[in-house]
Amino acid sequence: MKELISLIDKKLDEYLQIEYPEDIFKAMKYTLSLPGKRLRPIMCLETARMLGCDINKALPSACALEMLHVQSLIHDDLPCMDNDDFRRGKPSNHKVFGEANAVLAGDALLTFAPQLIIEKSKDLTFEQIVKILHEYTKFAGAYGLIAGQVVDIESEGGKLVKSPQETLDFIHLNKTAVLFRLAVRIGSICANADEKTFNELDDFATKFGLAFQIYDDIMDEISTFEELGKSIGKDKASGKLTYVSLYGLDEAKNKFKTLINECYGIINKYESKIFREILKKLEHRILGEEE
Ligand code: GRG
Repeated sequence: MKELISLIDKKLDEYLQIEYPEDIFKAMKYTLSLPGKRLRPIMCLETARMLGCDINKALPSACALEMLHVQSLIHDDLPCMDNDDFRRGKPSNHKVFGEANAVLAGDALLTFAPQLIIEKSKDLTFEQIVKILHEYTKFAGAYGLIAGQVVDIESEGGKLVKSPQETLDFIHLNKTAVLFRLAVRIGSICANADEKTFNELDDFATKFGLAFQIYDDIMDEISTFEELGKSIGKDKASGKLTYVSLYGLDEAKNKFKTLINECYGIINKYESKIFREILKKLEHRILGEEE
């Protein structure tokens, strides 16, 4: 996993060069180069590898995924959204570069990501690139990430159009699971996976994404700023709708455990040390004391 992270970091740095006007490129690079877990690009590359594809074919898309993820983090931290002063252990983008540049840096990452896929995916066919761009635009927009964020914000203000459970599922699926699905779906496209494999891995990514958001909600309760690199206890303070606020910590852990076991049920059919390592790490952090 360490080698994969180094490769992703190296490529992110190489793909995004500082040009004129420097302020925008510096703002884009700032949050991107802070130490994140790089889960989405890792999942994209590992899916491609485990299905027999050279990971170099998927590298531009994997880096584009991290750019999209970082864009969502920069915008999520803005005062008009979650209003967070810290991200990845350092001051948030808008705290360093100002709100206008943080908005623009997010927009620039969102648009640079597909540009990168088109310009650098030399070893993919046109058909594969079009399929990847279709997935990217669908999942990043109002049919994915943006929808999840809108309902999340609405729910914070107590505006629930659906039941709390349905609302929570919608938020988790669209705000979080969507990027893990995108990662695995793009990896599958790079590897020309058959329909059955494509759908099975998509199901794995959906369950993983739901488990990951519950993990994130639990960590907001039990972890520290030092471990997470961002403010903690904010969900509770803002009365946010989360699995923990709706069902309590124990039930959230049970749901997390069920989803992780379902993930193992799917991924154990494939040869992947890395996917099992990721599941183990999350499981250990949440259920360590119960294992
Ligand atoms: C696409 C235009 C456009 C807007 C995005 C702001 C927004 C709309 C969505 C917010 C999505 C969001 C921040 C979801 C939270 C998901 C989550 C659990 C993030 C933390 O991921 P980690 O732990 O972070 O993988 P690192 O820093 O390790 O990469």
